[in-house]
Amino acid sequence: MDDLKTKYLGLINAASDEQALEDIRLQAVGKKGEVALAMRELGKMTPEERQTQGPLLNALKDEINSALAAKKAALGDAALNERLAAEWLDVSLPSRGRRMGTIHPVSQVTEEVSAIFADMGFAVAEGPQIEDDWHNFDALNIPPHHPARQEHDTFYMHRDEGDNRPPHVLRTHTSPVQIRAMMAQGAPIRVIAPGRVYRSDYDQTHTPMFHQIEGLAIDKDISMANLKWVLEEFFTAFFGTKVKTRFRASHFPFTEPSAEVDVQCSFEGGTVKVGEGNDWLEVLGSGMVHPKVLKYAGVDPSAWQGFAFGMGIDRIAMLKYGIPDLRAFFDSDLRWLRHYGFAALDVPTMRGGVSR
Ligand code: 2U9
Repeated sequence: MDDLKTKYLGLINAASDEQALEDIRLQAVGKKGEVALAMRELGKMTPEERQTQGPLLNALKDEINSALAAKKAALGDAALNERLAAEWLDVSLPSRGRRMGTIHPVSQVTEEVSAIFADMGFAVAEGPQIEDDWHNFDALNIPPHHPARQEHDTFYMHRDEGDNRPPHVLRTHTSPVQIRAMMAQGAPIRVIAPGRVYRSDYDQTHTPMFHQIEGLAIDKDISMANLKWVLEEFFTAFFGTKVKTRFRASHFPFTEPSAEVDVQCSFEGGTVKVGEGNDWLEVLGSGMVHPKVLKYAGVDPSAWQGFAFGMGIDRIAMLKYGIPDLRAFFDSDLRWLRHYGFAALDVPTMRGGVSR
């Protein structure tokens, strides 16, 4: 028994991995192991011998099992220590710097314009970018064969063969948003509608998707004078300086009378500066909402009247922040976004107060 003990404790001590340990276990205390064989010998002994040898064999078996368990734990600890040493990393090292994203100029300017009009009592309204042709054209006094439908370079949605309903369109202006707002809440109403619009046009100064902001104010006695005050108030707040305006008579199907609005600017030194100089730059279309448009939107034109205006967000963003190329707005070029983008915490503010 002493031999067995010496042999197996020695083997267990020398085992280098769990598999070797398992082989030793089977050989020593397994069903056909040496201790089991010795147990079988007990049958051949006298009862007295058995009484001394039996407990001794059981004690030997327990001792070997304990040694196996202890060695197994020690091997596990060693393996873990080896991994810990190999996979060590210094969590106190400073992390690699990650750059923050920026607010796109279109988003920034949309916020700025919305904040200025919010101060004048205008709510922000939104609507679908895929419109039916009634909301995009008919309700705005642009009937089916009106030349303005062609001028708008409309993107038409697909209709199945044999489906003769007029196709839906990608809205060509945000005006249908105001039609929906009037239909939902009636008059009086004061809303602005910023958002994406689509026209099939692509060159230096046109992209097939661009952004507009339109405004609408309907009440009992709103006139062109109110329109002029609101727009001048807006330009002054937006460009951060007093801006002279020039209203030129124009024509739109949805307004009568209509006016295109220029802002005072200078082109000196190859850059455009709004609010100084003796030149003019067209930035906006406007007018008194056509009575037919009010009627289509469920507002009684004999009781209510008001003004509407529309401008390109991308264009006024270029003007305010000196961004030269419209098409770069939509290229998703990271260098451009970092250069012209705004820090996330910049609140809408006037020129000079905005940090890049
Ligand atoms: C309703 C009634 C009338 C919105 C208006 C313009 C004139 C206009 C252009 C400016 C530059 C579009 O982005 S642009 O190409 N817009 O000239 N928009 S009046 O008139 C409305 C809108 C809604 C119910």
